[in-house]
Amino acid sequence: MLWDLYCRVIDNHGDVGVCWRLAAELAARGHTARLWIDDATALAWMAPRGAPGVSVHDWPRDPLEVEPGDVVIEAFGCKLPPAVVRRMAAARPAPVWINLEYLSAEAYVERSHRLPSPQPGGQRKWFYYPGFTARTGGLIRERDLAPRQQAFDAQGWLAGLGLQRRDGEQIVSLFCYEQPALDALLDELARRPTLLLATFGPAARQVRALLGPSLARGALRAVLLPALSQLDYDHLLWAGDLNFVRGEDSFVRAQWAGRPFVWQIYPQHDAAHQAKLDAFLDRVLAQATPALAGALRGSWRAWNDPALAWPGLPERAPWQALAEAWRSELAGQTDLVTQLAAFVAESR
Ligand code: TRH
Repeated sequence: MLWDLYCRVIDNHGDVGVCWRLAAELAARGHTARLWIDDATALAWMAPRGAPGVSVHDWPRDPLEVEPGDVVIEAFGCKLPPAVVRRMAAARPAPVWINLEYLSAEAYVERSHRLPSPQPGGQRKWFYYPGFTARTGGLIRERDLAPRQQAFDAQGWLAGLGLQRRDGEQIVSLFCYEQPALDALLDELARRPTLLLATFGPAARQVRALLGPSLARGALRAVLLPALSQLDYDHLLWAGDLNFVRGEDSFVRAQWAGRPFVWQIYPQHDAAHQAKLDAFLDRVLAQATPALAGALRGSWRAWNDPALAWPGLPERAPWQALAEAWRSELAGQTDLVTQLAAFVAESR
């Protein structure tokens, strides 16, 4: 089928990151995807080679001469151009209109997933919620993800970046927003041999400011990375022993990496993000021991609330076991693209 994905880039990279990943996986499964986006700049580094079956288009201007696809995905409630909605109303058969929502572990997601919303002109818009349970739309998981992970050679990949893990070094990746707890974290990591890989943008800038030109502190050394492709960002997470992620897409990718990770949630003005953070913690810690649950909750909360002192990281071995158990629990669920394609097929 032909899928139209509409994406408005608000700020940061998650909107385009999720839409690109979805478009590429739809195409990998034999569909054709058109990504309509108002600012495609990030794709230059995120997906430098594009993807077969995916075409990228500027946000459409009136009048729109293109027939809508079989499916129109309005990503994150981005509001489709009126000309597109008019063309959809006139198209026969009517395209399946889906509003793909932001990811959350909160309970409302299961109640809201797959609800129809009547639109002017007799069209229906379906609300589609990604999620962490079988009663949600699931998570994007590429069909070739597991084999690629098995085949991954971390040492070789690091060597490609001119890097080599030294004896006994832990590798930590850092992707964050403005992060007041970073200095305290660097103090903690500096107590044992650590190679810190700071991603481009706020992470690299803050690490450089805190460590100075030596990019070292105690037993810690830092490397400031260039912008990586989405594929290589996954490789960074797979090479890491501990990953700091943010937003939505890297948060999911850290879960597929099966490694301990700390999430900096996208800050919202009314602290709504606290509820989102706690909802996820409740799910991921459901099987954890009280000791691990307490320590992990403490560090995640402090990583997301400047009023809290950095309590230190949980013990690594039980945390690693939890990360692997969580990954296999999620991998047992039907992935988002499989569910979405089935939903569209039954809605047409
Ligand atoms: O950049 P983000 O903070 O995006 C955010 C969130 O998506 C949030 O939910 C949304 O409301 C806000 O944007 C508008 O974090 P996220 O979601 O991890 O997206 C980053 C993308 O960039 C992800 O696909 C990974 C990719 N990436 C690379 O491809 N290369 C890199 O070097 C790095 C650091 C990231």
